Amino acid sequence: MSTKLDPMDLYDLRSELAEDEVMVKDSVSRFVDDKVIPLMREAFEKHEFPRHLISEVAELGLLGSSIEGYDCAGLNSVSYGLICQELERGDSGLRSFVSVQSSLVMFPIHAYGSEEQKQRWLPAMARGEAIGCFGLTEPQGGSDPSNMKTHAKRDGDDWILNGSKMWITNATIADAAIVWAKTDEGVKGFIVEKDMPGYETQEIEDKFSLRASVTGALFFDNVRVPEANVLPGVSSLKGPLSCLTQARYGITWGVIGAAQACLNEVLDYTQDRILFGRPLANTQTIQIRMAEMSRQITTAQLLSLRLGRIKDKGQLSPTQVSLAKWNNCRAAIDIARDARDILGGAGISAEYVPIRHMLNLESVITYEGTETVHQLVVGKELTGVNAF
Ligand code: TGC
Ligand code: FAD
Repeated sequence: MSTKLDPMDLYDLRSELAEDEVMVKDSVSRFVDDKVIPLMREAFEKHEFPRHLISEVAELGLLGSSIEGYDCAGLNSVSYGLICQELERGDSGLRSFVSVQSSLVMFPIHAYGSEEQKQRWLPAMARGEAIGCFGLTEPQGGSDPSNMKTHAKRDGDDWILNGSKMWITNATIADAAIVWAKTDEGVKGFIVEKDMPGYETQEIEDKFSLRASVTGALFFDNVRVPEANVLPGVSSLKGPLSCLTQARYGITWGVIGAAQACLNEVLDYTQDRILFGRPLANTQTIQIRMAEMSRQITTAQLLSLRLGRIKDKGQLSPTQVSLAKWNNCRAAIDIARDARDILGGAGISAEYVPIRHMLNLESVITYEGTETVHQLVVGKELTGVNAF
């Protein structure tokens, strides 16, 4: 019997997975190895989201995968996490696309939408024929969405929407935007369709991070939105914040994939890099640094798997998600930066994956709540004091 452990899974968490979870992981893993990794370097360099992958991820059932019915796969939370992990092993941009479509657009339509809204959007979104985006952040400060300026007023059977949103994933390619706005009746979610008069989008160019993802701004100038496009099931900030809990959960898994890709790269590289007459892998400090990466990855895997099991039992608290988003993003970005350094000068070349993951993770540690936001959520839980 071999005693060799899998360097990407030192605690053999694979053996904790159910058969269908293993199948999901392996099929997405094959897809990422065959179809995603070979093109992500170029996509990142060209600042282009590889849109042809949308139909392929849809065919694999990865869009809205946690939703039951409406042509969605109805997978459990651990499977959704594994999907995020494998996709982000390829690139955070592709995982972002799937997170936004699934957790930030399809989730609120499913959780808070009318039956007509669900029938209209969910099957089309699951097939990748309709793309969504999620507009919460505004230019004056994303960490504090309660200070949003975007607002809507009733006008007969319609609403008139004004304001703007900033840093929105999928902004310019979306057929529908879930836009959160203040109203006299609380914060409401509006399904704004791409050709509604007064609605415009603009791509944010020249990003140094998440270059294989579309990011943009949304502008609303007296956009007339019919009541049929308002999510009836929620009228408070809890609506958008509950969507964030879904997406943040997926991110805790996703960043493990990015970290694994970086560790894998340095494990290979240091075997062949001969310095001072011996492979770099044979030096103590390099081994310690790679062992540290493995420690961080293993800890992150344990947190996310536990979180997924709690989520599947319906007992998840947002604070638990905050702790894992903070821990796992911090671990992944530290691993990517250290992997970049272990590669020396080669580490700044796109030929190796760490610099791309490192740059992507600068966004991932910021969006869906910055590290500080998540630390303060945990602090509030412990002390009962809101220190924001
Ligand atoms: P607070 O008073 O604490 O809460 C208001 C109501 O919401 C409830 N709640 C949550 N519910 C579900 N999930 C969560 N995570 C929740 N957080 C709070 C809360 O219980 C309360 O309910 P109720 O019934 O009592 O009214 O709200 P606050 O305004 O003090 O906010 C607290 C804070 C700072 C944690 C929150 O504003 C926050 O999370 N800020 C960060 C914003 C953020 O993460 N934005 C992300 C935008 S989307 C994005 O980045 C997409 S990137 C996608 C990609 O490409 O992958
Ligand atoms: P700010 O809120 O201005 O924060 C600036 C700094 O202040 C941070 O370091 C923060 O931690 C710190 N800070 C804030 N509050 C406190 C405090 N109380 N105490 C101490 N420090 C504090 N948003 C969407 O709505 N939809 C999307 O699809 C989306 N996609 C994104 C894609 C990318 C690539 C990026 C970069 C962002 C995206 N965002 C999206 C926006 C993202 O959620 C915000 O950038 C994030 O919430 C932080 O908001 P901000 O950029 O305005 O920073």
